[in-house]
Amino acid sequence: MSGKICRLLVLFFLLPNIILAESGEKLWLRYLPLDNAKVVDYTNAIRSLVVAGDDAVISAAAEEIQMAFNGLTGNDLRNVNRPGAGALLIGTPENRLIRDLELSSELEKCGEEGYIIRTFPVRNGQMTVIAANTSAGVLYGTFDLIRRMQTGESISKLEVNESPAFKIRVLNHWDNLNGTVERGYAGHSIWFNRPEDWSVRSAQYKYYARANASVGINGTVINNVNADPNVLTAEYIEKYARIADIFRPYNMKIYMSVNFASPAVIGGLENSDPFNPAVQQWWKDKAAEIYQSIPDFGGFLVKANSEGQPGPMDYGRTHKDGANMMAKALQPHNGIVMWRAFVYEPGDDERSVQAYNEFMPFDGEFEDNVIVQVKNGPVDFMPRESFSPLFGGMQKSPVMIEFQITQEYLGHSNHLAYLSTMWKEVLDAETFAKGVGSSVAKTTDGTLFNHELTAISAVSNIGRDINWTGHHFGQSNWYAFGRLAWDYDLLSEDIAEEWVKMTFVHDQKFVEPVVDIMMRSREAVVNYMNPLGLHHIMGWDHHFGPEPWTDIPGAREDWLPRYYHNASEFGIGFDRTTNGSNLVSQYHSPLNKIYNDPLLVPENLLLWFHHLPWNYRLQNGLKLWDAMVYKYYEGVEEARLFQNRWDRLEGYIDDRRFKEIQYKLKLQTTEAIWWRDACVLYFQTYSNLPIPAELERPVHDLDELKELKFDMKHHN
Ligand code: BDP
Repeated sequence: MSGKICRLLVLFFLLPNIILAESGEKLWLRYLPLDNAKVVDYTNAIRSLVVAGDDAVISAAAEEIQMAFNGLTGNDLRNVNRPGAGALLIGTPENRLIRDLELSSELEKCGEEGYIIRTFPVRNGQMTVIAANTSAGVLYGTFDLIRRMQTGESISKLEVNESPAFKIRVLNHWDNLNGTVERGYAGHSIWFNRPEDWSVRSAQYKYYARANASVGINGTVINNVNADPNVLTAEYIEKYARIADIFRPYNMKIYMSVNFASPAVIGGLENSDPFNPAVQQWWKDKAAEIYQSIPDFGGFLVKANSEGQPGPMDYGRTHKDGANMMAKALQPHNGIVMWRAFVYEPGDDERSVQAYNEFMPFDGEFEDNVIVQVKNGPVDFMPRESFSPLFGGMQKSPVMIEFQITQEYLGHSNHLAYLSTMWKEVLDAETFAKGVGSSVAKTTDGTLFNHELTAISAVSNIGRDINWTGHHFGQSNWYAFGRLAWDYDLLSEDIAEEWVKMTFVHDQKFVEPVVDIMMRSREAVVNYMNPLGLHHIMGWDHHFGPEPWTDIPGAREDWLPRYYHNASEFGIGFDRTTNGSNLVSQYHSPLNKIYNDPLLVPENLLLWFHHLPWNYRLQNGLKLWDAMVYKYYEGVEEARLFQNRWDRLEGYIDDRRFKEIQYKLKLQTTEAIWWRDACVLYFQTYSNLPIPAELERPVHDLDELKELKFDMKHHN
């Protein structure tokens, strides 16, 4: 064979890999060509586009469908003025073409951001219509249609009615003005302290806005809740305004985390006391200044009197006083205040009961544009907690949930943990606030307590890594949050399947095992880190590796793992019963009784609510010690299974992403074994009981693990 032919052959075999190598930067909006049968179906249904409207949002929708259709089918949609066979008509009743369809009674049910998609018979065929009351609805409807094509669904007979469960659906970035990201594991901030030109950044912000709009996220708080007062200076307001301009066509509002002490720190006032008229005026002026540059600014997110942040209590005032003062400043501009209830101070009360104790007295006393933002659990973002009793507890003031997408306590961006299952567990949890049927979701979406203002948020996992989220599967959590914020009745499995098809390939031989891995992944992490309701066993500062032994003389007791697992020769677990910290009493009946009784409490929250002896018998007949050890081992077996399964999927997707994920899954198994061995060996020093004989022996010894520094800051 001549050298030339040889080189050509080598090129030929390399080519597919070169072409297909993907970085993950396109997220789930790849718009790559579909197989021929689908292309034929879709071009039969749609060949031209009629845009009934001309504002920036409808134009963004039109641009998106053009781009998607071209990418997916290889054909352009012809822009035409009149609907007919093969047309896709998008618009609002402001336009006669939509009014003529007489959809008003159906549109009424869509609300502000919902939409309908319909197939209408017309002469010589049929046309497809996306109609909504606002152009925002049209945009969301357009992304719905695109998703159907991306996942290979039929679009020839559509009858879709959609409206979002929550009015405000926001991401919270914990990005600092110096470009670092608190609890971020995907590189530096995409917002602050960036060296690149605006053209590069703005292109990325547009992509970000499209991705969010594609799942219905309509707002974002781009700076850390531990807020730098300087974010309120003219320099940053100007930066926010430029970003807001890019978001606007995608119906995304920008919000800001603010520091309660700003009037004193950057305003030169004597104090930041909410009762000081000069302070009140300062916030009013500041709000007016912001709205001057950003007319659709969303509002403020505030972390006050929490973990050292300033707040109204510094002046003997209350959360209510602080929140209402800011709310009044924003009212003339229709802005809102998201006031966080993540509070805990050293004192007599145990941490899990504090938020409820601190906020319940103000139920019903907040201004109408205040919403209380509550983490899903009463302590922090543990792999599993009971839901916060403020859901269903606070009834007169609106409450919103805060989830965490970034995996602060779930293996950072090293571990695959699909979190939709966790969020559904919380959203679906029964609070019994108004009897059966009072799920956490319903206590926050306005249905149960009739609130106008409804919202949901989650702490983002996005950074400057090429694939946005560090771990390719981290993208699935961003995606799933948006989908659930729109419709919490969706099944985690279906969301996973959509995402896998859009992000990778349609081949069921790939999709099925991957969805299965995703569906099992969160429980696997719970098992090798914190089974049976254990929590806070990680290193106290980095929150990454296992450190059940950590004991720092002089450190706050409730920062240390030993305080939470409370292991001793007598047993393990945190007593939150009526004999203990009494968290149980903050729940409605019958949950208070169920949680109070070790025989009734769900097994996965056993040690969250109870301190029990090592030889306590579980319902399944196992001794507590054995049950716990089995769980740790089960977690590791699951991680191994994920790794083996993935290894067998080589060739289905591009090599680059395949190998990057393969590497992470290997790391996950290694780290799962650390967790298992560290916890089992350490707790064994108290239980004095053997590891069941049929289980493999620990790979590490305890001293070696204690020496290992689990501080994984270099993953940052
Ligand atoms: C904790 C995080 C800390 C955050 C805090 C919060 O470790 O970095 O600032 O939550 O939510 O879990 O305010």
